[in-house]
Amino acid sequence: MNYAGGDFHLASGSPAINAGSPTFAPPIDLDGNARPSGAADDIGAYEYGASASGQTLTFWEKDSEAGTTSGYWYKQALVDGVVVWESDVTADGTAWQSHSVAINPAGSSFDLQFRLISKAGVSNYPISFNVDDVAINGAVIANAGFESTTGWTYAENKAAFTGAYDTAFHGGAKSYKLSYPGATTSAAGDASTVTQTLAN
Ligand SMILES: [Ca+2]
Ligand SMILES: [Ca+2]
Repeated sequence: MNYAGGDFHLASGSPAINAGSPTFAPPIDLDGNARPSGAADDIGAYEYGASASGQTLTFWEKDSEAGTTSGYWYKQALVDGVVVWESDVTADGTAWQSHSVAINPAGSSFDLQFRLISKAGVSNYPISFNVDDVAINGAVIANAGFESTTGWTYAENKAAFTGAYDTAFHGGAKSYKLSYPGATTSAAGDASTVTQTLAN
């Protein structure tokens, strides 16, 4: 890297390449390129050898929790079963917010999934998660606005969950809402999802 010039992109042969820890590493670098590139994440803000050749998933989401009891419920986006974005429901407020995530799905089609998941068993923690205005550059998505059931499949591993279109929306008429009641005890791993298979 060029320290004097303020350019912190890694140089070829840098010992920082593939030497970073994946713990808490974001899925994109400061240029917005997907990481890791190569065997592991690099140390620093820029991933050596990363390119913008992948695709970008954009979506809006919100949840109903703004408290401080963290570590229980998480919102996630997954591509082919791999988490590409997640947020503790207490890490943000309750307003709509947008996200842009670099993804790099393989093959001619892939599954896009949004999940509400418990990472620790808890009760009396009512929570809901809305998703809206989903889009991916370069991929065909049947209902990018998330306005209808076309192509989307709902699944749950505990009957207490609900998943349905909601009148709360960011754009258009509706959004998709996954929710869990507060009076039911959850266990780590309890999840509900909505999934669509996309043409790459
Ligand atoms: Ca929140
Ligand atoms: Ca909408």
